[in-house]
Amino acid sequence: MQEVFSYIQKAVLEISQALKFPDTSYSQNHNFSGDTQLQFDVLSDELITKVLSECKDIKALISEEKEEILTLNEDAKFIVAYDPLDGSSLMDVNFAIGSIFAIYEEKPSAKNLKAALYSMYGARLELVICEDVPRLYRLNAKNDFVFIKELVMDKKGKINATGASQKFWEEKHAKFIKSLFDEGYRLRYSGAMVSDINQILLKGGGLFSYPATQDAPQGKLRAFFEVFPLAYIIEKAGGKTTDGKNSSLLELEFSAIHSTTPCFFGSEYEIEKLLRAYNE
Ligand code: AHM
Ligand code: MG
Repeated sequence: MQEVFSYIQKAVLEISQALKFPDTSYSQNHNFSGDTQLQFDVLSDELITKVLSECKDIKALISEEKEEILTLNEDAKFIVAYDPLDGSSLMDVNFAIGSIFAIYEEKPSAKNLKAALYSMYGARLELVICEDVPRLYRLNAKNDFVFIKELVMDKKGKINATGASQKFWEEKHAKFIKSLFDEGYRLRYSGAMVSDINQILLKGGGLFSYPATQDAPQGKLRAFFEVFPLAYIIEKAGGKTTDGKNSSLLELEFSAIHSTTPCFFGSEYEIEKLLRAYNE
């Protein structure tokens, strides 16, 4: 596993260096989810594929930017699923974006998740690596990732990061979100899930939601390389997750690699309140 981590570190360092002088234009292509790909979406996918292909412990790669699973080493143990550049539509405004990685053993399934990582390309490069507990690392001037601290969620937060177009929210969702604002929660939403979840983790708590909507009844965010890895990290930090019905996003099973799901990540207080509001 440490071997896989070190190749991921190498890949995110290359992406962060390439982000200093990027091509921010769109390509002619769409990915499997129908998003128009930026040149940099394609480049970051290629960079990760190139670096991880050198790792003998990786059986296969699943990417937001690839339609099919890419087999690397038939007899190896780990499948790495990744979103090469989450929040890439914010590249033009120079907001913080990141890469998300899930490491599955043998088969891509939440119950086989052994570790999750994400990088933050902000004013500085940071990386969260989570097996048993999420650990934050920061790149130093010698290009080494230095351990900063373990990330732990409080029982209740102050931030409300509310995704999707409000026009298409269900009434129960709109009512629930308003009830948090009425309690004093503050709106924090950048449009990059990885940044918004990172803020919730670093500030100790709060809610990130991407609900089912009239235009996307199965939600927008993708299970294998966005939802599962970030749910794994939030839960290992002591937070909770749900799809609005179950007691953890990690209970969900999907067969299609680009499946999406409504998803909620937060501290215990917000997720329990959401489950009551959704199911009363
Ligand atoms: P991406 O992987 O193509 O960047 O898309 C996923 C992003 C998430 O990072 C973010 O939370 C969401 O899409 C924003 O969508 P919306 O503008 O509908 O709230
Ligand atoms: Mg994404």
